[in-house]
Amino acid sequence: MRVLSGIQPSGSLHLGNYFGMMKKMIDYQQHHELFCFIANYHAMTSVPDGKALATGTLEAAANFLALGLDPDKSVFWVQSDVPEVQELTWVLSNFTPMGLLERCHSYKDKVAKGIAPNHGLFAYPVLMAADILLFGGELVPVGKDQKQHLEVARDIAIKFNNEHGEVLVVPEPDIDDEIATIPGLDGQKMSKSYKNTIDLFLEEKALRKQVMRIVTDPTPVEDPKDPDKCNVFQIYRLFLDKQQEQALRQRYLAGGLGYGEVKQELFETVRDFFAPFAQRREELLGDKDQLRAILAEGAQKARGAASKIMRKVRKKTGLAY
Ligand code: AQP
Repeated sequence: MRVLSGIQPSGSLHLGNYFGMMKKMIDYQQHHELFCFIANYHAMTSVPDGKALATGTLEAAANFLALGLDPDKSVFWVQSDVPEVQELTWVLSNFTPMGLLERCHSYKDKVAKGIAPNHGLFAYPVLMAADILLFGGELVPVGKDQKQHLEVARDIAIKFNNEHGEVLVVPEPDIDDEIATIPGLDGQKMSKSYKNTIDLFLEEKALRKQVMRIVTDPTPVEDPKDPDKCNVFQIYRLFLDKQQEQALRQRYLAGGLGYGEVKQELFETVRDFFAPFAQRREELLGDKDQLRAILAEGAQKARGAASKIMRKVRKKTGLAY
């Protein structure tokens, strides 16, 4: 099975990205064909500064590699190193009814938050469809926030195939119900735009500060507490197995557990979990030429796969003459 997904190089990495998508991708590479890319074209919708985008791209690559993505087992590349994706985006635009894009929540939410809409933001789901369809991605691990965009990609593929025969693979979303939406410090979806994230590679003091900011209710220490309504518990459980989760649940229900105490435990857990990855990340970022070489090799493999599908698309649409 071909598993494909991407991540934007648009700032620091948070637990939502890791548990919502990256961890699953890294686990998949053991038994599946993994295609994974750094979505720098997408990030242009939120990162206008060229230097920040270039730096962020290398950092995003180092993040994924440090966390366990193996470039020898997988195809790992930067989106803009495979320009065919823009060609397919244009082709697919002609199979995308305006209403399909107008209905997208992510676009509507960003506009509602005061972001001045431009065509890049509006057309984002078409580029995302091209990202997937260009490589024949069958399964796409994403957080629940991307579910609708996946449906758009499916609709576009089906429309294209209805016209031209079975050329494009119709992808399936892979959304794990248990971790579909990782909550942030305030209980809303963890997201950079909501400034409610816990970041993966922070220095100790800053990480502790983030964890201590998790919003809790005013229940006194001695009283029993409901773990299912607690933001700290909802984040902590991501690091626990079933037995450990049950034990923590019992401590909540028994009373006597202060939020300060459990936050301190969570802070130490996050710090210790990511410490070995952070070290590897620093090593990778210490040799940027080597990092660029890994990405160049990945781009070559990705272009090989892309050219096969583009040949069919050009033939069917009449672009090849
Ligand atoms: N809170 C989340 N829960 C589950 N999955 C999440 N993802 C992001 N947040 C959560 C998943 O992470 C992958 C990478 O997404 P991205 O590169 O689009 O990251 P993002 O959307 O930039 O993350 P933010 O913080 O939510 O950014 P803004 O605020 O700019 O929209 C995707 O699979 C995504 O589902």
